[in-house]
Amino acid sequence: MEKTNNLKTTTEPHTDDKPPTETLSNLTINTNNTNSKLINLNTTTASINSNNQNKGSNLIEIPTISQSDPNSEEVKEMLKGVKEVRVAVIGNVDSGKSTLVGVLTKCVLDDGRGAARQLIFNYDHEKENGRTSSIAQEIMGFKSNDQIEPAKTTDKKNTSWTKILKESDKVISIIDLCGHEKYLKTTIFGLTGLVPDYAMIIIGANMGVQRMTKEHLGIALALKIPIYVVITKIDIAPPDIYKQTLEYITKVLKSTGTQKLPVVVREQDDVCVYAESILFDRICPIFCISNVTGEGVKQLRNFMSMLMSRTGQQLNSTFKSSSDKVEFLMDGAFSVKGVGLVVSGTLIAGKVSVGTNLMLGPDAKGDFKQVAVKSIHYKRTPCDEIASGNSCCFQIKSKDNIKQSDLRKGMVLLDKESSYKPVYEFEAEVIILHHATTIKPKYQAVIHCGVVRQTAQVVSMTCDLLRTGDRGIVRFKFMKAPEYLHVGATILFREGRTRGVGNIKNLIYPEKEKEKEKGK
Ligand SMILES: Nc1nc2c(ncn2[C@@H]2O[C@H](COP(=O)(O)OP(=O)(O)OP(=O)(O)O)[C@@H](O)[C@H]2O)c(=O)[nH]1
Ligand SMILES: [Mg+2]
Repeated sequence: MEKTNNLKTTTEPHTDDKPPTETLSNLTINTNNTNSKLINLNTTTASINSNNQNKGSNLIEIPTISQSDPNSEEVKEMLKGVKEVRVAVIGNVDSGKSTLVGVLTKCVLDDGRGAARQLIFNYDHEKENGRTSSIAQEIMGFKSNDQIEPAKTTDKKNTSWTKILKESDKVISIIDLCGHEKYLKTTIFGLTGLVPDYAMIIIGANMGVQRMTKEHLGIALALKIPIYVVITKIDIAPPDIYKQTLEYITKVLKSTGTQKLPVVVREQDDVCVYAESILFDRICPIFCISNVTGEGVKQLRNFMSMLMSRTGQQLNSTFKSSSDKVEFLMDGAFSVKGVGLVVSGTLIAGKVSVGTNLMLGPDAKGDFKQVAVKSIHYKRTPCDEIASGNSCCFQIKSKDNIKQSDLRKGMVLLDKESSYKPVYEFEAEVIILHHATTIKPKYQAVIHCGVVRQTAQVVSMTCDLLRTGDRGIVRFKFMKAPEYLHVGATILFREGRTRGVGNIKNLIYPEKEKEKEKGK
């Protein structure tokens, strides 16, 4: 069944003159943590793929652990000090995100009626209605900047990823996110919890910059994720509409809130320069492509092959070195038949080997429990060690008989010596980007911070009220469970169309507060 938004129809580009997220660039923000329930899977991968009717859930990846695979020398070599590059794909519904992911990773062209996206969807219902409602991941592998093509587009991820991994000296993980507003919390989770190095903003040449385009752009900017723009559907956009789209996005990127220097990439341009400059200065390349004719796709591929890991360049403060104590942000949990509990996520500090003992938590009471790592999969390929900077899956076992139903979003795996204490309350310096109602004590909003996503209430503020553009120090309290947070981490919060961004300044420990009171 084809999507209701017909490809052949063109619409006027959005011409609302407001730049996105007016004051974002003024905040000092470090990317970090977000929170809610992890998806439970009690079935095998095959049955998940065919049966699970994911209702806009946050399932990230469906790992199939093959216990018999040998740990290949190529993979060991590949993983030596290598950091994957993670690119999140964002933009309005129907702009061609999933299609482009299919075109880039499967090395095929689209038919303009949804063929390429079918190759990357997680669920049958997504295949039927064409709309992404879960986070899908695919990989592009490169050897000396030449892409390693998958043998067959229909190969299962386990087969194609292992092949790509073995033949590549560089891997880009592409994180396909949802465009529909209904799934915005999943998209925010993808941007905060999966710690992308870059965000690729997709705009349909015929549809222009829409409200969700700006919303996604604003979130990427708030998280200080370097961005680049891809304008799709240049094959069907009427020339005047295409021109308006280009002019408008250029204006948005140059606006005071965004402060980028947009550059439309031409065929003869050296994309190497752009790949470096988006890391170090304000340049924002704009690629104009067609997923159907392939125009412009080669330039985009070349550019992507040159993108560097921000972790590798020590440009992402979320990550620590592999000699630091282990911190693993969990973004998914699965119960795999015959294997047991498997968790997926990103290792932001330390090194984990098969057999390493780690602490899993915080649970709803704030406790951590010891688990042992039984096996590690990097891009569906078994390996015996993984270092900070990479996303992977761990098969875990515990004496406490932890089940996937005991897991919740916001959980992490920490070094077994860790004495981290999760918190209910924290103070953050916030700026209100848009408000529908006034923000005052007792106001509630969903806080996103890395893999944490939970409703919190305003306990107190340094001012009486906060309105659009206002800044203040706000003390929040989580409603359900204490969370794993850090001073310096970026928080995003939203409630309906009210939204704000902030930076954690202080974690509140009630015992310490009581001691302080006594000392007075
Ligand atoms: N003609 C033409 N059609 C395209 C192009 N890119 C994508 N399409 C079509 O546009 C439609 C929407 O593409 P999707 O990839 O599903 O869009 P999306 O951004 O992932 O949408 P959501 O997941 O719902 O947010 C599909 O029917 C594609 O075949 C293009 O460059 N040219
Ligand atoms: Mg999609």
